[in-house]
Parts: sequence; C-alpha cells; structure tokens
Amino acid sequence: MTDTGIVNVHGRRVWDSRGRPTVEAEVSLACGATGRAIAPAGASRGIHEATDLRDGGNDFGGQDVKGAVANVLGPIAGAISGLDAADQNSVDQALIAADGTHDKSQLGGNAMIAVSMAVAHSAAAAAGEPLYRYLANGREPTMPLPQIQIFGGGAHAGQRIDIQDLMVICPSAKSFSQALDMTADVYRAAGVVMAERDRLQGVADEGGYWPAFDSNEQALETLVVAIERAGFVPGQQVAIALDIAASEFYRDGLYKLTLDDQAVDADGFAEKVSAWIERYPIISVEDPLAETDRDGMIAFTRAMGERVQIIGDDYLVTNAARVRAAVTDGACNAVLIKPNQAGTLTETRDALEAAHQSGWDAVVSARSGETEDVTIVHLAAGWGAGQLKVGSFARSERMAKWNEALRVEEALGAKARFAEHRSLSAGV
Ligand code: 2PG
Ligand code: MG
Repeated sequence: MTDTGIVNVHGRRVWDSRGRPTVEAEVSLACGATGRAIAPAGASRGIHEATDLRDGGNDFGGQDVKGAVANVLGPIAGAISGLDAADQNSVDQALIAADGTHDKSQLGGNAMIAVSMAVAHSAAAAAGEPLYRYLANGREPTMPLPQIQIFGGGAHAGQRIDIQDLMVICPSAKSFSQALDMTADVYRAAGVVMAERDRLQGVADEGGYWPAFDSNEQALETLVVAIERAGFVPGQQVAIALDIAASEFYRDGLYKLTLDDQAVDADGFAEKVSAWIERYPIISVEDPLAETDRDGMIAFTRAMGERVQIIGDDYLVTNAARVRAAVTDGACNAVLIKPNQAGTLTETRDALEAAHQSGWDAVVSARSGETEDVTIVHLAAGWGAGQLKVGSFARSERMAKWNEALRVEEALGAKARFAEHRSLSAGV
C-alpha cells in the first residue's frame, strides 16, 4: 500500500447549528495522516439533491443519523479501505458504486460527503499542504467574493417572510478582508435600524436578523437604509443579493406570497422580482423561480440575465448534467455549489467545472444547518470558484468560515488574488 493508502475510516454522530444530529467522518492513511469532515444539512432542499439519510422514528424528531454513521463504519469503510486517498476520483467512484442508487439513498449523501471531504483532508495532510493549496494543484488559489446575509427568511425563519436570504455583496471591495469589514458595518447598522424601528427580534437560522417586516419589499427597503447608514453608496459600494428560494412557496403553478397576500403565476412573479431589481440595487438573484418551473427560469434569464447574476441552487443541485442542460436552455447564468447536494467532492467539482467551462460564475455555499467544518472555504479558494456564501455575519458556525478565509488570505500574502466579477460590477 502507498503512503496515502486508506487504513481506517471512522464515523461518529455530532451536532449541527440547529441542534440536530449529523455525520462526522475521520479517515486515516498508512503514513499516519488523518482528515476529518462533517456533513451540513439544508432546510430548503432541492428535490433532486443527494439524499440526506435520517433514521425517522421518534428519536430527535426523526432526524437521527445512526444509520448513516453505521454506513460509514460498515459498507463505506469496506469500499474504500486500501484505496489511495490522493486519487479522489477513484475513492468517490468507489463510494458511488457502493451506494448504487441515483440519489445516494442507500448509503446516504450525508455519510458519503463527510467521507469524501475527509479523504481530501487526509490527502492534503499527507502532502503537508493546507487543503486549499492541495486542491489548487499548482494553480494560484483565488479569494472568493463573499455574499453575506443580513436578514434571514423563508424556511430559515418559520416563513416569516417569503424571500429566504437578503444578502450583501461588496463589488467595490479590493480584497476579501475589506469585503468583510464593509459587511460588518452593514450588519451592525441593520441591527441599529431594526432596533430603532422596534423590530429587533433576534436572528434566524443563519445569523441574519429575524425578519420582522410587514412586506417582502419592506425587507429590501430596510436593507438599503442599513447600507446607507453604514456610510456606503448602495449599488456602487455595497449591493444586494437575494436568494428567493421560490420553490418553497410555489404550489399548483402559483407563487404564493403569504406576507404580501398574493398568489401570482410565473409571469406575475417574474414581473414582481424584475420590479424589485428596478427599484433596489440588486445584482444577484438565486432561485427566482421554482425548481420545477423550467419555462419560468428560461424566460426570467432571457429578460434579466444581462443585468443580474441569476444563480441556480435548487434548480441545478450541484449537478454537472443539470448545469450543462441549463446552459443549453438559457436558464440561469451562474451555479450554487453545495457539496452535500452532490454527495461526493468529485461530482461537486464536475458541476463547478461545467459552469466555468461555459463562462458561468460559481458560488460555493454553506447550508442552513452547519458546523465548525470549514471545508467549503478551501474548495472556494483552491478551486477558484469566484464567490462564497456562508450565511450571515454572526454565529460561530458562520464566523468559523469567514475567519478561515481570512487565514487563507493572509497565507497567500500580498499576491492573494481576489475574484473580481465583471458581471457583478458592470451594472453598478
Ligand atoms: C440555500 C441554503 C443556504 P438551505 O438555499 O442557498 O441559504 O439554504 O441550506 O436551507 O438549502
Ligand atoms: Mg438557495
């Protein structure tokens, strides 16, 4: 066996940021190097995502992962022991073959992604390199432009407002750390504005302020006030990115906006979002239409794609074939990259490369249920994805990732390349 041969695969149950069980995997190599990773969990999940294997039953609301952990210890350990951790593709193909389903429902996407990421960590450790550098494989790593949540909503805030994530992007930032500095000011200002309006009620799942608003548009208006209060020019220095997560309120062909007391068809909803883009400094919109509304997504991209970044999350589920189909269709012009939607790192990377090959931008993203695991920061920098979405600027499962990115930026030193986005700065 080579030095990087896998000699042990361990799995254990740990807890995520919503207090739910999740899977941690630990991989040991012949040379003594080890790697560890934890699977995250989504709340607004795409229907075509890899299966998040849960036990059901009474324990922890049916959310326990004893079965997934047992799969790590049993069939997964059996399938990859002896393989070379430095050959990620072969390890991931072995995982896929051992699972044998199209949706990773046998072994569980949560078990598989934890192991797949742990393998990458172990191989990087064996190479004596930080993960981002190992993944860059000789290319220059790139610091991503962050998308950072200020208000949470949708499935992350009991559907209190319909829009899921109201975020900021700093197109004027000259470095990753400067983008964080600017966002910190906006986040603090947003808290002050909410307090002044007697609307401060804590935070939602990803650390953004709880959305105590009377309409979806009021959330947008408040975000602009917060950007101004922080001393920035909305649009030019700090702009808005939305994750509408429209699948969450799409029923029987209609977009049902509970807070606005409206039910509209795809054209009506596209008009509403387009009107928001006219009135507010929005430069990026994720899942503007439902994951099953292909025609709506194509029409919206045709109408607004020159003007804003249109990201497919539930619509593309980190799947290379879906990305390629959307490129052909003209639906979306960017992809969200979530490793646990794919289930292995190799498939995650394939989806990213399919996007980049077509000239699309890509946003590596956390899930609403997270932990201290910082693997996605390394994927974003090492693979040169371009952008990174982690949630808000509060709660340690989020800050762990922003802080890890600061360490990467510092290690890269003065020559750290910061992703600049023609598409994101053109409109401002
Ligand atoms: C999303 C993510 C993160 P979830 O929709 O992009 O905001 O949410 O992990 O719940 O799918
Ligand atoms: Mg999303």
